Amino acid sequence: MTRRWTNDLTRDDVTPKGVWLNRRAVLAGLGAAGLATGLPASQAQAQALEPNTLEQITSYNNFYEFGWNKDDPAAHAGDMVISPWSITVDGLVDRPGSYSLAELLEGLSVEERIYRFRCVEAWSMVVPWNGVGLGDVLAKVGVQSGARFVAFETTVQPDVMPGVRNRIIPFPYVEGLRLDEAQHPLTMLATGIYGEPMPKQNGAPIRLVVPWKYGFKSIKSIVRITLTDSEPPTTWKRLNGREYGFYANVNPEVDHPRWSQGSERQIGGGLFARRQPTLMFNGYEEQVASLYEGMDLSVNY
Ligand SMILES: Nc1nc2c(c(=O)[nH]1)N[C@H]1C(S)=C(S)[C@@H](COP(=O)(O)O)O[C@H]1N2
Ligand SMILES: [Mo]
Repeated sequence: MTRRWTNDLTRDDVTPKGVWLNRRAVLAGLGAAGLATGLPASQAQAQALEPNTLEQITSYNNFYEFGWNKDDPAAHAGDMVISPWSITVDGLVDRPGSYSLAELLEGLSVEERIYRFRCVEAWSMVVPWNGVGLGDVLAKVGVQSGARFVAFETTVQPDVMPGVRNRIIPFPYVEGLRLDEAQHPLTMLATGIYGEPMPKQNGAPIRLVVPWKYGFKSIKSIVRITLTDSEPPTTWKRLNGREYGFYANVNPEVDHPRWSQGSERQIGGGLFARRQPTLMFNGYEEQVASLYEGMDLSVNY
């Protein structure tokens, strides 16, 4: 199992958890990322950011199954049942079936990746995720030649999910990626934050993380992964396709119909912190721009 170190962020020792994981591996990853992308070390360094605290990451959330307010997931997700957990893998795969979490992750090494996280609502965080490359999981189940997209589905537990009972959004929450996006080394299935199991409000026990796309693509608490030959329906496009597209790549040049995407508010930055400019593909342009060559990103938003 080869490790792919693709994150370009570093972190100081000053974290709520102290030194809890392989910090040297993270720093080594910085060099690898710089080499792989041809980024001079100085430029990679300039992009270094401090992760948000665990408290910030777990208290300001979007998880509409549990309500619309940012503190609803922290207040209500505690009753979500996450054990036992199984994930149905089906569609155009060689080894379909119902996998336990352990079975799905068996043989893969859990890595730390510090990624920028940018919500379409124009706020952002930096999160130290733990998880595996989605591409490695897909390789395990065997992607068939006709597959072009990957669809994902979140658990539905109406008894403990007040937002599901409201019926404003049709649940299950569904998302999808093009196969090449899903196989990109930056794309991960995350199982933890700060070296601890994924908090429920953040999508326990396993959720998607696609750091160059708006946060709504990073679907939580996944129970189904389906390989398909056509673009799968996605929750926000289905609700309002004019405002939310399938691609949802972070792009400061393409505004949301109701607000600018040119800048963002950093969670934890304080009341008077200046907004920071939003970066093309959320700062991952070197790594992912080639996926969209020849596409009009204002049409394929
Ligand atoms: N199942 C599910 N997944 C979801 C959401 C949701 O409401 N339900 N919200 C999305 C949105 S809009 C964002 S910004 C991120 C928030 O992730 P976080 O709470 O870990 O920061 O989760 C995404 N994944
Ligand atoms: Mo979001």
